[in-house]
This record gives sequence, structure tokens and C-alpha cells, in this order.
Amino acid sequence: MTDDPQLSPGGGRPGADRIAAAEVIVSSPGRNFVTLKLTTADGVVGWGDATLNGRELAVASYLRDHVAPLLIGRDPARIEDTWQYLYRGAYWRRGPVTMTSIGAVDIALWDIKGKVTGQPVYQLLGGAVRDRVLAYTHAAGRDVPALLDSVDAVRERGFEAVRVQTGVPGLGTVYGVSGDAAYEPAGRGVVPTEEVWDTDAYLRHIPGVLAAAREHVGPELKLLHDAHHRLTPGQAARLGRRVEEVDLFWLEDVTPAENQEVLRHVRNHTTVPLAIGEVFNTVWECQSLITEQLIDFVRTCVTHAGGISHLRRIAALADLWQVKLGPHGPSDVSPVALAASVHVGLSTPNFAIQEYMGYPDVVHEVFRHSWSCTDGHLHPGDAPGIGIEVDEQLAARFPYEQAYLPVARRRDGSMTDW
Ligand code: EZ4
Ligand code: CO
Repeated sequence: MTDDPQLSPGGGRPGADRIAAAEVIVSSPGRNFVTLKLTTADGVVGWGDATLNGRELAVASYLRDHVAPLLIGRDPARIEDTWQYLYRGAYWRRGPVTMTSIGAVDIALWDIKGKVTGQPVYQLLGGAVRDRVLAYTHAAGRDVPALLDSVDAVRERGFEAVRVQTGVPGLGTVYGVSGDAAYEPAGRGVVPTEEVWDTDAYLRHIPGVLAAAREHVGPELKLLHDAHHRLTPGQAARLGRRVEEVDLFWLEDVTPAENQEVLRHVRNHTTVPLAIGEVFNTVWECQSLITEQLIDFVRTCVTHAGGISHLRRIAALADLWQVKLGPHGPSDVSPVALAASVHVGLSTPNFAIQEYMGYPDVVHEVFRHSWSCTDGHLHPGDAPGIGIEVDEQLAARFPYEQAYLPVARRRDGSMTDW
């Protein structure tokens, strides 16, 4: 610190209230969550989510060991400058651990700004551009009849959009079809479980499943499907063509898209709407997907892609190319991140849909929130900030438990993509 407040580290307004504490809370109320708590000298608390499924402790260390010391004494009002400082100042930039850490800080600073000004964050982002945020949830079954029952249950809860996944004949456990909704698709243990995957069997089976779902629900319900990165561009193009009549809302993650250019082949052969991006961490990973119009929806998550500030930047680029935002939001994205995402959704013109898996009761008790989900739509509520209060005493009763997503191998034993 320097005696001259005008030149204090981290800049900021002279005499401004500074960040006095940065704490990381790792808890496992049913599943693991990493939560950042920033406290200003005046006692204003900002919450951020830093949960990275299966790599939770790496983010906790990044925050505790490398970021927290940089935040103490900084002006919490300088959200963008802090983002730039953590991104450009680290030299080693991007990647899930870094960007999740920056995301948590960014969300927490928006929360503080909301509380200091007495406004819900969506008001600070320009105010509501819609009355409520469309959500989709998951339906799944080992076979088609079980899937259709699951779809019916989701419709009875009022959802207008549903992701449909099924088992594949001849395969055991399949992505998206799990007995444990709270921990889907991760399991506790020191070493991940292994599943067998057969893309040919999946491709033979899934067009009939999607057609049966459409036949069952009629034309209006929005149907989504997640291929979870397991196809080649050629396979994806063929699948897209075969399911065009189903009128999917989107077909998600057909390829890993590490090479963005490969999507052009898929795009040239099918009009099925494509959604990609839950594992992307910056705008740079979806830049050409957007500007080359290779996708219809970008799925970057407020936690894993650098917080509210960076998600808004991705949305702004996407808006120029009529690509819409459909943020990631399964149960490994905590209620803190969901809150932040819904503030963005309510205030961002090219937002389309929010994934929402829901949480078991204990998660709602640890993370009390002003957001609500009614008839398949989310609203952030009007509490100042992002609208989250964490019950730290309750969280402390659920210590971290090592847990991982399963890994998937082909029938010949070689690894396949998640
Ligand atoms: O499998 O977040 O679209 N949603 C998804 C998720 C992911 C998990 C991985 O941690 O693909 O359910
Ligand atoms: Co997905």
C-alpha cells in the first residue's frame, strides 16, 4: 500500500471501500461446489461460483494461493479492471482453471456492486429485456417408453423445453441416463468409473428415439439433444440430416470443436440448429464458430467462461451474427452461478434459453437464492446483487468428497471423447 490513495495498488477511487477478505469455501452438499466469498472493509459480501466438476481443488488453490492476495486492498467497484488484471496480468492465460477463477471473482464483484447500489445485477446490466427466462430441463430413460414417461413428468412441471437422452441397446451406462440426478453425470470415488461407448450403435438408435419423442409430444414442445462431443464431423452431418424432420430446438456438442473449422462440414450438410460451447472458457474458443456462422447457439457458462463480464462479451459478438446464448446450467453449476446466468439472461437481447437441471433440497438450503423457477421459466428476483445468501455453517457440515465424471472407452478399449 502507498500513502497516496490516488496511487494505491489496483487503482480505484480515493477513499473507496476496499476488498478486505477473499475466502474459498469448498463444500459437498450432495455434490462438490467451490464458492468464493469476497468481503469489503464495510462488510459487504459478494458471492461467486468457482465449481469445476472433477477439478474442484485446482480452482480452489488457484484462488486461495494466487488470486486472493491480489484482491486484498483493491477497489471492488473496478470490475472490468480487475478482470483485465487477472487475465492479462497472469501471463499464463485462458484454460478452465484460470477462467473459472476469474469468473468467480467477476460474479462476486457484480454481486458487491449490486448490494452497494441497492440494485439487482440485471438492472446494472441495462435492465430487463424480457419478463422471464426460458429454461429447459432434462428427461431421460433407459429405453423409449421410460424416456417418454420422463418427458411427461417434465411437461407436468410446466417446462416448454426438454433435453431428451436415452440408453443405447447393447451398451450399459450411457451419458445423460443416470440413476442419481443430483450427481449426474459424476460419481464419487478416487478413480473415475469407466463406460463402454459405441458411436455406430448410438447412431443407429438415436434418430428413432428423437422421432418417437416428437411423435409423442406433438409439434410445440421444444426438444433438445446432447451428443456430448462423441461424433466426427461426417457422423454429425449424417445425424443432422436424419433428424431434420424432428424439428429439434438444438443438437448439442456434436464434435469437441477444438478445431472450429470442422463444423463447416456439418453446417454444409444439415439445417439442424447446432449448439456448442459448455467447455469453452473464452470468446477466442468460439470466435470463428460465431463469425463464420457455424453454430446457432453458444453454450458458454458464466462460471467457466470468465464471469458475467466475459459472458456478456461473448453474447455481444454472437449478437452481430444472429447467434444466441444458451448457457450451460446442469447440477454442477451451483445456484450462485445460476443466479448470475439468469441476470444475464434477463438483460441480454440475444439470450435464448437457460439449461436448468434443478437441485436437491439440501443445495437450496446451503445456497439460499432470490431466483425462482416457475412453469419452466426462471427469474432472478429483485434482491440487490445476484440474490444469493450462503449458509456457511450448513455448508461446513458437508466436506469435499472426491468425485469424477466417468471416462468412456470404445469397444476396442481406446479412449473416446466425453
Ligand atoms: O455433462 O456439466 O449440457 N449439459 C451437459 C452437462 C455436462 C456436465 C459435465 O460436468 O452436457 O450435463
Ligand atoms: Co452438454
